Amino acid sequence: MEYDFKQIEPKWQKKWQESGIFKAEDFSKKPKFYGLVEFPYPSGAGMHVGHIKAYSSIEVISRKRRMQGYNVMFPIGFDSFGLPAENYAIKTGTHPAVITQKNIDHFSDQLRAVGFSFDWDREFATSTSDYYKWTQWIFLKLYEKGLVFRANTLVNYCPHCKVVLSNEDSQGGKCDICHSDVIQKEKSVWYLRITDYADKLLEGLDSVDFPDNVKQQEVNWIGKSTGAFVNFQIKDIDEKLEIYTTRCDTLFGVTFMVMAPEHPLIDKYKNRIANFADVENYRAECAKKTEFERTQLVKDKTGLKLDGFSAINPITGKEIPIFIADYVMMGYGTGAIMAVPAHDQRDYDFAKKFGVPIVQVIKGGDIEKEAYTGDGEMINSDFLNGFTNKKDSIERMLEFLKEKGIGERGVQYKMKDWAFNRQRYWGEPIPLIHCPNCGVVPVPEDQLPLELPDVKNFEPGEDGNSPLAKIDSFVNCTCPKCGAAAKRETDTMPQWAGSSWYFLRFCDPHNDNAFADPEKVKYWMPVDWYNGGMEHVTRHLIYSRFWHRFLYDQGYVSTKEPYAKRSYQGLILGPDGEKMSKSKGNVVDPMDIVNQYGADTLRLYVLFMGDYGAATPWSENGVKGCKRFIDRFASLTDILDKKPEDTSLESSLHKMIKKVTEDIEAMKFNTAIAAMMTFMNEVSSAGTISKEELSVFIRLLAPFAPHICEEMWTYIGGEGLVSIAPWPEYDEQKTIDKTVEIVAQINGKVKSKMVIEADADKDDVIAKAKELDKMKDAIEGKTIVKEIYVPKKLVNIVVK
Ligand code: ANZ
Ligand code: ZN
Repeated sequence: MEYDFKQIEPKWQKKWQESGIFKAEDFSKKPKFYGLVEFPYPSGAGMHVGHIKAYSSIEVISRKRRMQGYNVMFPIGFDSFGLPAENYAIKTGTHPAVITQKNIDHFSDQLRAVGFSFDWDREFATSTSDYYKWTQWIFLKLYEKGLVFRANTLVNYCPHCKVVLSNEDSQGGKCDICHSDVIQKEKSVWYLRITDYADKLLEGLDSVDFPDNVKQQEVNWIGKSTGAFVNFQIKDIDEKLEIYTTRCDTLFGVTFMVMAPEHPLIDKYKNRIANFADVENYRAECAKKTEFERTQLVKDKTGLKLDGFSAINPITGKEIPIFIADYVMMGYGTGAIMAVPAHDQRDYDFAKKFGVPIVQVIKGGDIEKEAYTGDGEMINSDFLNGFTNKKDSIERMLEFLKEKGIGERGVQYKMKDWAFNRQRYWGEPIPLIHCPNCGVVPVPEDQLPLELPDVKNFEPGEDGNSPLAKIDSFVNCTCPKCGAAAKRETDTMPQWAGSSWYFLRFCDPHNDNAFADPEKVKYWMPVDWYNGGMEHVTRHLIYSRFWHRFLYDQGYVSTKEPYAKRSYQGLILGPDGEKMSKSKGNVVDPMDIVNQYGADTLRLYVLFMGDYGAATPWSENGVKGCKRFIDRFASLTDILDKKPEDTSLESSLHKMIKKVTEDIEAMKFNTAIAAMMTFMNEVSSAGTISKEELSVFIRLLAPFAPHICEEMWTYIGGEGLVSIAPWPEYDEQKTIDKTVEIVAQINGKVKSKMVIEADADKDDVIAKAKELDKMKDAIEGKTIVKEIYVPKKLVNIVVK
């Protein structure tokens, strides 16, 4: 048979669609499997080979599960709100809804052409009002529970995109959307109180099967820190400066304090600060830096001593200077620190530059050269002198602070509350109303969805307002509580809102009365296996775990965690080994591969190209190799039952079943495919394959290259569709080799090889080895000192 992909691929795609075999059945008695991939943003560029790789893993696993008798849900939809469509609308004047629909159609066609086994009946797009109605509904539940608040603070702002960004959206000081530098800007924005869920997000990690590096990234992002809040009296003023420290044991070594330049106490006491003009200059300098630049461990610290404004070390009673410096951030702890130059490198660098004394309180290191951050005996520390264990010293100091009313135990998180609004058009309208009498009033549930109004001008305002602010008919409304003339909130939700609960909607995508029927949620959740990118670990993964846990706490969903298991794919690099990008001209279009080599080849190649989790360059030769393999596979029909009584393939066949079965579970797709290639070579040497053997081979390859496998299945008279044929079983006994090849050595040097019975006796093996021609020659005339047999590996004869 020939692998005539142009003809057979569309044919089988149509048959799958007509037969409905990929439809997930609610409440089926079969065991359920919910496989999930990160649904795409339907960009104008169409699919990327990265999408294909990301989806192919769960695709193969889902197909295997169906063959293993599971009721599988493998859904797809579109995460369709977002800036690119809006920016395109600004450029061309086409409505984002129109562009989005066009892109979704294009993506759908492409996904179908690759033959993914999605349950298309469950498809939806997050930008349609019957979906975002429920995004707004969940938002209102968060609001009801006090998890939505508004604050006027310094926010991450992208001057290019003209939007406020969350911390997750501005990692490394770069805008997630356009990669330009993010600036700090004072603005009143909506926040979701995700920090209230920090401990639950941490605790939840214990119960899920996520790769260690994924868990670690989340733990680091949440950044739980345990320490103490300590109050320092300001000299001559009835005011205390509160600091957060993880090292209260070093209090006797505090020789100065540092406040973030933006600290509000500075403004409160500007009349007491003699050099306030310098403060303002320094602040202007700092405003130019990104948070990333400020927190980097740079040796050359900048800062300014506040004149006429000092503090008292609460434990020594000594007066100490107060500085402002940009290495202290307003957004962490209290925005002020106690500086211990002897034991903190940042403080050390600062003290050296500004000539502040350094007092060592822990023995060790060389304080002349650098801060000593290790453990050791406490010195210069009064009641702590002689303590040698950090934990004990901290405990003792905490007791003391509490007793004297100076300070208290405290916890801090690196994660910040989630800045939850964008000043743009193409997003979910925030369902809140500003009433002059009642303040902020939520839109009543029965008025959802709050639909996006039609707009002609999508340009964001220079004033930092959303385009919605310009539409009077949207803005002006009456207060649902008191009936007064009121104004709607005009910001929209950030891109991540829709994807924070989409996996729940797949359980019941067409429900008008609830985000999903609780019974269906109970049946399908949790997601059994979720594959996606590492870049989402500290964004989407955190956000969606937060929303899901909130819904669990409110009794709306049945499991604490949404995803039982998570995995990730490595990037596909360009053929030149660089990240694929339009500007480098190294982008591979998956559709070109489908058209030239077939979808089965593409699917096989993205899983064969390397370790699934590793970044791997694209190779046209690799693609061709996969195509050749499928060609050879198709032509196995030529040697079907050529030598009917041949049984030499039995052990190889069982080994292959075992390998493919196990490797798919471990996401070692490349070695699973390699095992099938090895088997193919063995079949070629044997010159024959029986119908039963071919039936097994077809079923093993079917999840990877389903079109050709359906074709072959029909050819050999297989029952129904191979996509739901039973997965092959193996016999462990038959996977064990009866014979093995071992090497024969003289003094550790290989002289010859031989095949022996796997369970052969040591003496027999050695005797046989000594009879080999090359061994005989080497031994002749010498004395044998030692004879070694390493079972199933080697014989070594030591001679003199
Ligand atoms: C005194 C001290 C002595 C500190 C020492 C460290 C070592 P984590 O673990 O990340 O929570 N810090 C507190 N607030 C800060 C802010 N807003 N900006 C910059 N630095 C800040 O780190 C907590 C430590 O970071 C705190 O403990 C404080 O310095 C500093 F030998 O206090 B430490
Ligand atoms: Zn931007």
